[in-house]
Amino acid sequence: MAEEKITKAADTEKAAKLADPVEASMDIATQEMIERSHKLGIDTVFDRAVSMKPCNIGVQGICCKNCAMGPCRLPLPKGGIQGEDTRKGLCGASPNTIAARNFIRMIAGGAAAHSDHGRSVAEVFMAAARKESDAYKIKDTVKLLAVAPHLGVATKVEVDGEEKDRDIDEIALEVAEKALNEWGKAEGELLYLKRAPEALYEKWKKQGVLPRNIDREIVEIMHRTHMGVDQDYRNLIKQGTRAALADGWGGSMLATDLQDILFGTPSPLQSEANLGIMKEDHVNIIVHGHEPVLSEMIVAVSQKPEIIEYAKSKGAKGIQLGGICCTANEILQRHGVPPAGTFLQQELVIITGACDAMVVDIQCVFQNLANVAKCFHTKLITTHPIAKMEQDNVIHIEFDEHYALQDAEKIVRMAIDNFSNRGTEVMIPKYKATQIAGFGVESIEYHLGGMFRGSYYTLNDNIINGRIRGVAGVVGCNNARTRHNEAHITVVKELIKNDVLVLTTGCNGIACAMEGLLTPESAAVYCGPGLAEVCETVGIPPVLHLGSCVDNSRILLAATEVVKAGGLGKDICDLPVAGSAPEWMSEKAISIGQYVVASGIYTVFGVTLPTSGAPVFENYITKELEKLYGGMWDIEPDPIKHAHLMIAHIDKKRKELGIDKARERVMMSMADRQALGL
Ligand code: SF4
Ligand code: MSK
Repeated sequence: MAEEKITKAADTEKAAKLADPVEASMDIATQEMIERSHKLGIDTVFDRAVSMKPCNIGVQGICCKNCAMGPCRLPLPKGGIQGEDTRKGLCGASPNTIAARNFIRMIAGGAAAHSDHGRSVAEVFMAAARKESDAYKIKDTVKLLAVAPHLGVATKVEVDGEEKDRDIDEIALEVAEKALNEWGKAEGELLYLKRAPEALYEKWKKQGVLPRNIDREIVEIMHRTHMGVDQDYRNLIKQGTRAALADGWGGSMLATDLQDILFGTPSPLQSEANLGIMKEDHVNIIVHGHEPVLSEMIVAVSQKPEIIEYAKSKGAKGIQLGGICCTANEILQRHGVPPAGTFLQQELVIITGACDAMVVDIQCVFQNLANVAKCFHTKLITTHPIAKMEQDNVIHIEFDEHYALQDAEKIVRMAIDNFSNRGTEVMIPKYKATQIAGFGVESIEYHLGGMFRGSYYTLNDNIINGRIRGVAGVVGCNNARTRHNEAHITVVKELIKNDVLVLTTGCNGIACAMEGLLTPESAAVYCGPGLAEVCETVGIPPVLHLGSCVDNSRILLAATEVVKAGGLGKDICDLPVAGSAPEWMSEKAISIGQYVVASGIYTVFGVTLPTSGAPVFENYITKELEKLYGGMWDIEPDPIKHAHLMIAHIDKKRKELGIDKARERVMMSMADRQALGL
């Protein structure tokens, strides 16, 4: 049966060009599976990237299809712009207007995706607070008490003139109400904005970009970019900034906080990564997408003794859970469930022939999974009302938080029942790597606190004395237009070689794990002497995995803690830090980039940015934004140059802080470094 289907797929793809596995990915497991896909005649994203080239005008950001008089395409003239730029659409829209409109529509898409994820979590949180669900409970009361004041919720109450602890259930309910209100309140501004350093908050206020509520800022982008509304790229990006801040310091931050309260705040744990985590003699269930609300239940159900017994009764030795993308990161951080791969490996998981069920929720899910699943026994299960697939082999089991455990059990049993349907076409690559994941604002505080545990003082101390040259957030997707994982790994290795501590999230985190960079031992192999010394002393990896895409909010809060600990300026833009997304592809990455830039961080994107066809707008976001927010965009596809742009920025900030001399001594000798202890 499987062979018959595979031949059919091969026939339909006869004309398509095939990817060279080694050119397509630096990862051997991935190369093996691409090769296997060719043998089986199944096309993957790697092949489609070879046979379909991107549109040259779209890539430059200068195609407008915002009304039916278009699409209007404004290619750059051959030889570049000489004199005045006279390009315009039918309505007269300039390349800057078109590129800026497209850019902030990407921000709207990204902010909506993160924030709607946050809203779903907030709704589940409300169900838990109201005790409407057996499955969800308030797990981390310490985090609840830490978050409550930021939402204006009191944690103490006065009884007979005495201050007493307020009832936890009452606090949870008020937190749920206040949190949900952030999406649509009629007045005021987002409550979390005040968590930023005061100087940054005042900067946003001065620039008039304090988001009012999350939904409104996204809606306003859609209005302003409608035909014939906002026609000034500066005013357009201002609204883009509001919506992006509503994502980073709103929807994403709420998602992270509420998930921590419901499912537990991550702390360091050991796991593995890559396709080799799948087991031939186990039922393999792969979760994929972004929201952890259902996958948390799948973890719980698959650990139940009676379910493990059920799997054994069907001939399996047990159940192996794994993940792709950020659902993987969520259950990795809290339970140590290993990721099977990054975004670009999603089809390959099924091509192993050993995936008994793939359970998808929202975002970053390829529709082609359904076509690949048709060639195998894999049950492909969609679970979210807003994310279905048209193909008839896809099963939809709609997740309801009120029956979460029942829904999860139905899915796990379906996977177990499917174990015996595996064909002979099974091939799991042997490659996997060990990783330590599960870091967060709290655990960085603990691990880098040293004798001052519970503060960021020692991290700052190590930055000031130059052992740690600076801190970089390296995050984001894979992009099939570049070699899988190569830019991620090259950028990160170059940074840690130059004593830059890396904080990672998203698919960069998975890529680093696959390369073995998320282990304390990797410090001795890859780091410069200063960072290696810190990692060896404290026992941490030089690359700290902070979780999923919404967990980029943890990077904002970690930077805020560094400012608070003192000695490195008064604002995030004063810090020797930089951001990077070497292989970005999603609209969410553009939203993240904009909120990181508007929070004062110099941010380099790899691949390309859809702004190159509008040089004035591109200049505005890569240079002028620094004057407003202290951070700006940059674009560099070459990963070594990319890393050195970040290092140069870090050095510039060290110089401005007057700590560049300490760093020079660190580079000179070990004795000098030791003499520097503050
Ligand atoms: Fe063309 Fe203007 Fe319509 Fe865009 S809004 S498609 S530039 S006419
Ligand atoms: S999953 S958004 S490919 S990081 Fe968050 Fe990976 Fe990018 Fe999706």
